[in-house]
Amino acid sequence: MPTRRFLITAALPYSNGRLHVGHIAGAYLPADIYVRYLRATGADVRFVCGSDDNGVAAIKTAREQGRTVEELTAYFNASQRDSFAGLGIDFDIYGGTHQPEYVELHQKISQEFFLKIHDKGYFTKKKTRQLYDTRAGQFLPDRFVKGVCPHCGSDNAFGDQCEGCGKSLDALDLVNPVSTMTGTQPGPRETIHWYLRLDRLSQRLRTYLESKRDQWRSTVINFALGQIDTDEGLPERAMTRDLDWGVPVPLDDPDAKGKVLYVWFDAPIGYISFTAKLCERLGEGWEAYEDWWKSPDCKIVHFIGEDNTVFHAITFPAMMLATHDSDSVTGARGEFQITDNVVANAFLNIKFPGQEEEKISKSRGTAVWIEDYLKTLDADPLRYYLTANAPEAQRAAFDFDDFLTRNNTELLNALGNFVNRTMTFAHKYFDGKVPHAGAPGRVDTEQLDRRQAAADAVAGDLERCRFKSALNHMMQLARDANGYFDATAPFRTRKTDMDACGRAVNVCLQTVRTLTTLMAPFLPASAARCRTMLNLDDDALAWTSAADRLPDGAPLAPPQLLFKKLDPDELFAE
Ligand code: B3M
Ligand code: ZN
Repeated sequence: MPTRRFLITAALPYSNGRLHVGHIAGAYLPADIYVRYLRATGADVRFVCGSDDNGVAAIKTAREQGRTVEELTAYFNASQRDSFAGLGIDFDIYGGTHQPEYVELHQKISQEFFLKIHDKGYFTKKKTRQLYDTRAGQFLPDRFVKGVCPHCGSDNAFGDQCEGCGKSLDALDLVNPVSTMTGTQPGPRETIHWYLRLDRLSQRLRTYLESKRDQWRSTVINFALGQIDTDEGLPERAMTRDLDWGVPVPLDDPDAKGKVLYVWFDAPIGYISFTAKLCERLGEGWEAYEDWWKSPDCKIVHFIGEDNTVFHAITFPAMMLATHDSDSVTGARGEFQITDNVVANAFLNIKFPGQEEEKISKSRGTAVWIEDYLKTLDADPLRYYLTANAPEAQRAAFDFDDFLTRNNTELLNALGNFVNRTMTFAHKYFDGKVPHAGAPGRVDTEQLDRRQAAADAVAGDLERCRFKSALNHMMQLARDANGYFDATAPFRTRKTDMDACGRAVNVCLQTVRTLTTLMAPFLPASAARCRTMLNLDDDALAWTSAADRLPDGAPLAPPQLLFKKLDPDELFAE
């Protein structure tokens, strides 16, 4: 089989704040699990992320905090990078669309992208009216204006997208718009912008989306097709803005002066420009990004939060299609390849002990910040909880009581305890070596067979991005193994039948060996500890070796505890 190739992206966080558990559960953790799994199957993978520094989000926060945008975005780019690293979310590159090391290549590739679409005739230059704030003396694109959504009536709609229904918007269609800068009511004023002809791309886009019906999560595909299947079809959307922070519009046209690309135009190109930077760093030359982005044998998969769906399932694919010479719906060799999958999770709410479930909110301080979490707790319990309780099909909540219970019962009692009692037993009664397997009986064979079955079940789910169910299959193997341990009772047979005792401990060790491979995508630090205890090398984590046998007599390293009991008093004091 030829090596599978994947380019995996996780949404570029705005570099205007810290990361909380909702971000992690939404996009980054599932992406990291997927990448770790794919690598274990031998796939060639590049995992790309970085900060989204351009656009109104950063300008606005910088103003509020009295810092320059450069300062602000550099600060949060670094803080977010640390949070990801602390959680074991292991990107191959963490760039930033306006960070010193990345900005030049990012602007170049974004501008070339824009020009290509321009040459293909998929932009119309239009004199339009945009909301203008006379007190601030500037236009109000995107998050600079808030109002009521013309589609769903939510009062949580910004100039480019409604947070209620997720649709993309034109600021002029907002009902009762208010400037988020001065609180005044803005009025329309004339300006010129470049509009992407989404209307002319709808047909190809629809054909592409139709082909994804059985592969994508239903929430994502239904939303995307719903955007196209309306009476009006897709409207043209402005891809330029009257701002002075971003990627300058690369046209030799006096009307383009002082304008930048729309942040949702350049941000997804960040995936491409960071890939290019990575190729450069690896000594392949930056142009080698084409090998990942323009090659039909590489699959591009985006991991995002649900509010980003319209931009990843409609706008970005449309941008790619607009660069094509062919009328292929996925891209011919040498053209940008359209995304193979867009994996979106819903939002995560939060539930503090004794309180109602509520939305995570920066302003109300109702969040669990990764920085704070990592001060006292390990990454794996959070990775476990956010996967076991992932908002894959609908919203879920980070519930403190549930986090604690799951840590202490599932992680500690089921998984940790099984590994620990097996290792302790082998050390205490078998001299720290794998005891002789002997002749297995029916229960032994059953337990041994569960290992390959679990590896297949976990893989089957992970291939389809069903992380929650995959984790459950891994945990089921641990639960069954505990049942096996109790049933064969080596703690009793060690006094009566040392052969039977050795056989049971052997089977348990074989199961720990399999669990090591299966837990690695979800709980990398714990898997590393198991690997050390079993004296396994790196290759042993290959998925095809998951059910390999530890040979009789193989030496084991001293047991280490995988998980800690969490104490509610300590946790809730935080
Ligand atoms: N910056 C939006 C967000 O954090 C965003 C994603 C960009 S991905 C290209 O919601
Ligand atoms: Zn709406």
